[in-house]
Amino acid sequence: MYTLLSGLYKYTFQRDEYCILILDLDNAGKTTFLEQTKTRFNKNYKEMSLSKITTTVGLNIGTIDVGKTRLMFWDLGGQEELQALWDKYYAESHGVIYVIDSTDEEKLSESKSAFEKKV
Ligand SMILES: Nc1nc2c(ncn2[C@@H]2O[C@H](COP(=O)(O)OP(=O)(O)OP(=O)(O)O)[C@@H](O)[C@H]2O)c(=O)[nH]1
Ligand SMILES: [Mg+2]
Repeated sequence: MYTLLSGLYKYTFQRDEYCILILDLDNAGKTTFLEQTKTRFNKNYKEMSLSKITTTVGLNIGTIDVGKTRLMFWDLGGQEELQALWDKYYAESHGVIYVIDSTDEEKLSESKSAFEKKV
């Protein structure tokens, strides 16, 4: 009976959960993208002032629910010394969003080589 009830509970309430990495060089707009996404998808989320976003040191986590699916975003710091941490998260992630600042032409080739080297 317990198994039946816990199975029913899980079927009704448990969500599929996926982890998505957000990567690129520092200052590309990863945390800004995540804040905008949370604001758009989480009804009661109080939007953070974008001007208050500072560079990410380590990891910034954000979650959104889309239907019965929960997406957990891991927004990693893009500074060069933090890029060494990226591959520690690959095994547990289901997808990667690679953010490119298309207006920063000088950084495009650096971004491309970081992508080729690390992703
Ligand atoms: N104009 C404009 N500015 C943006 C956009 N996205 C981000 N910014 C600005 O770019 C700067 C860096 O944005 P962040 O979101 O902190 O960048 P990040 O990729 O998370 O940087 P790190 O945490 O250092 O890796 C901030 O001053 C943002 O306000 C955008 O789409 N348009
Ligand atoms: Mg950031």
